[in-house]
Amino acid sequence: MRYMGIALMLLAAAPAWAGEKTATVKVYGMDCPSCAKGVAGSLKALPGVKSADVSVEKAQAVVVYEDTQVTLEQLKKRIEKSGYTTTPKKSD
Ligand SMILES: [Cu+2]
Repeated sequence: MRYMGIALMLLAAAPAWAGEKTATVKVYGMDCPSCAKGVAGSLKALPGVKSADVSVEKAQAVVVYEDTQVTLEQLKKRIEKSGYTTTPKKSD
């Protein structure tokens, strides 16, 4: 199976106040709950990130962030800096 493009979903669920977005970003390479904790922690350390809910089982992070302060691209870069990938690795 081959995935093209970016495996992420953008949910524009921001009724509370303008600029708040929820993004679901794939995170590959996590294998235990402490991986997820690490990813969540480094995401939450970014300015503008309100919450980060990371699941090893789903291989994804659900991030609520203020899009005037941080971009989705920065979130993904942060995840990759932590040693994980946001796009599937090519396998056979
Ligand atoms: Cu781990």
